Amino acid sequence: MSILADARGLYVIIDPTQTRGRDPRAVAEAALAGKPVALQLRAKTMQDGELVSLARELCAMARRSGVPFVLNDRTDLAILVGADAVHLGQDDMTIGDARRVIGTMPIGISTHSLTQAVAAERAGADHIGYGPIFPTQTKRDAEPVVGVEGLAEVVRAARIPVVAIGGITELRLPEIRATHARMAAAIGAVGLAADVTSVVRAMNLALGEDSR
Ligand code: 3NM
Repeated sequence: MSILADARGLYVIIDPTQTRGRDPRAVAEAALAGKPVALQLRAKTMQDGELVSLARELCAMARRSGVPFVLNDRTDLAILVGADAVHLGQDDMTIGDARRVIGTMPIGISTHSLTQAVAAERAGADHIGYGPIFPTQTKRDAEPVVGVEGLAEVVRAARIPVVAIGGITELRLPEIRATHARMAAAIGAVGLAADVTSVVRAMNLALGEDSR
């Protein structure tokens, strides 16, 4: 069962290069105060030693807040730090191979077309990311924009939870909501915000979650 089964709201991704120079721990703590549906660490260029200690700290913070912690890319370190899920891309190991490594730990998969979304669900993904919905500056090698129409199609087709991603800001959320997507993920809109907690609260509200 997905950690996001009945979730509705904002999925926060912490990228240490997208924090306006602030410590990612401080940004994560501020984001958790806004009660997101999940907290992911995505640190593509960090060396293992630093990554393990940062992931451990974020995992502990998320647990104290009752928020699931997801580690991007690294099945090995997800097990090591006791993450609640791992998130993989299209170029990472297959879901079948990931299962051999992590057993029943939930797996999220990034998808960029209806075909990929359907294939990920069939292969046993617990939830999927779908995007980029809008142009994004954050992912350098981002795939072509899929748009809100593409999102609506995937939301209709998928039985597993769908997390919209790519260029999502508070102003875009009414369009996202109109597709019946229950979750959206953001890196820049959160990490680059002056008041991180307020943005997370506001984005949760806009997706229909009451933020306590
Ligand atoms: N994955 P921002 S788009 C990490 O399309 C990522 O799968 C994408 O950053 C995908 O919220 C993206 O700042 C970047 O646009 C999201």
